[in-house]
Amino acid sequence: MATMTSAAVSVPSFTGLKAGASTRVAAVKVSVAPAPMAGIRASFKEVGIAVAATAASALLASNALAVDILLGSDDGGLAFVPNNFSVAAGEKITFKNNAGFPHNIVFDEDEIPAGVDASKISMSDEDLLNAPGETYSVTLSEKGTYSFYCSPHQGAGMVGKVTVN
Ligand SMILES: [Cu+2]
Repeated sequence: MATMTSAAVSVPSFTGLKAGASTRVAAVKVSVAPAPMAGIRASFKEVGIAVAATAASALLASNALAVDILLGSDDGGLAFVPNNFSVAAGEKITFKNNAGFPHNIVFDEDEIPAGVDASKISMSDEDLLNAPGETYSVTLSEKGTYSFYCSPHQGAGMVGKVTVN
């Protein structure tokens, strides 16, 4: 009786996984699986990649391959929210005025990947976002880490970092 019950439980949960119902469960299985055989490990990886690809196309379909960063926290703090994040190469990053403006976004020419022109991805020091909800968007195609800051509030700690994968 006990054996039948456990089989009855495991079959539907595996079916659910194959349907891509739970990407997080799949990711955990990949990292935890104590698979001594390369073949088994590879097949787990393939499952993980397939699930990730499904998730990515779902994001594309809903036009969510973009990230929004708030300028100023809800409680008025002078910060980028979040201030450390990752994007895919070519993903659109939109900075949006939230509180404590004026703000701007300036990439640090010494802390961006070699060959990237900071002036082409930054607002100018004098250019400021003054109105609520005003935005500045940028797309980074070169992989690596980029540091940026808000020039009026850099001294107050309004700095951030983005990793382009
Ligand atoms: Cu600012």
